[in-house]
Amino acid sequence: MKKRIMIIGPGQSGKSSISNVLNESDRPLKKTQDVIYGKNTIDTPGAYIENASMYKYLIATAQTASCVLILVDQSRPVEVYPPRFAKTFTCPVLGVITKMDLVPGNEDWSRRQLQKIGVYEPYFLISLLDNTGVKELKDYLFGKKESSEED
Ligand SMILES: Nc1nc2c(ncn2[C@@H]2O[C@H](COP(=O)(O)OP(=O)(O)O)[C@@H](O)[C@H]2O)c(=O)[nH]1
Ligand SMILES: [Mg+2]
Repeated sequence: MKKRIMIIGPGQSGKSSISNVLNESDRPLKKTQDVIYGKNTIDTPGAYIENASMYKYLIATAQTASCVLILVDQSRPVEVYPPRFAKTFTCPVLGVITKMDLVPGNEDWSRRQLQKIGVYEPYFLISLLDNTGVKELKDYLFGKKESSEED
């Protein structure tokens, strides 16, 4: 089975927008309670990380993922992840700081969050408004993916 990139983050953090970029699709950004399998991605509901009772669904879904993107919304400094949450996954975990355009040049809080969650650097700082960091993220993900199994 083809392995996909799983995307985790609270509601409105930019999960579906990043999924669209990684899938080169323009699927509408509807709020959904469902896991959405795209060409390259697994877009998960914000509720799964906002409710501790739902972490198990993230962990189960990650079993089929090539890696996990953990999103921290630069425009909304709210702690949503438990400490060391990244350690629950067996696949690689990447830290992505989203919406850099809204609060530019002050990502210290977001970096500290990712450190607490247990995600290692390098972190990807992106804005989909002006495409900052998008090429770096795609190169990193798809450079790696080429060598993995296809379906
Ligand atoms: N300013 C800005 N807005 C963004 C960015 N990425 C996503 N958004 C907006 O943030 C809102 C939530 O995005 P969405 O992808 O639906 O988040 P999700 O709930 O995590 O799937 C939408 O209105 C997007 O257009 C970004 O990089 N910069
Ligand atoms: Mg969404």
